[in-house]
Amino acid sequence: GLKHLCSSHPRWNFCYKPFGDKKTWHAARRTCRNLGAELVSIHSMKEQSWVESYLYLATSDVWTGLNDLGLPGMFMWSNEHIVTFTYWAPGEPNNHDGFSEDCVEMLHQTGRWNDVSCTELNTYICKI
Ligand code: GN1
Ligand code: CA
Repeated sequence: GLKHLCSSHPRWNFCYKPFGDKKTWHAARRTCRNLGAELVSIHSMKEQSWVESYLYLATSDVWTGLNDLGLPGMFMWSNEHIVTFTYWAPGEPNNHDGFSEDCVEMLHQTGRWNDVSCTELNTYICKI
């Protein structure tokens, strides 16, 4: 499997585990939760850069926990943390696919975020 990386900062104490198999957003979330983890949430540029350091391994865009499944246009993290930082690609989020782009991927070329259909198949990163 892919390497498990942990931040050792005393107040920023997380481990991130990238998975190379491609799943729907809900299936990826289930895999993370079965490990006692969550799909990755990102709360600062520092954390964004940290997560981006995995992208050279990625063979597809990568699921994050961000979604607006609850209320259209109101993006939330799957771990229920509030959104304090975003890193959208230009023009995103755009509900491009018939107003049903409710899950957020990190584009593996740029690290920027894009809303897509939750049924897309992407690799994913769990955070614990
Ligand atoms: C992609 O493939 P296309 O252009 O119809 C993307 C959308 C983006 C759009 C940006 C499945 O749509 O979410 O908003 O590019 N859809 C997928 O141009 O990746
Ligand atoms: Ca989009």
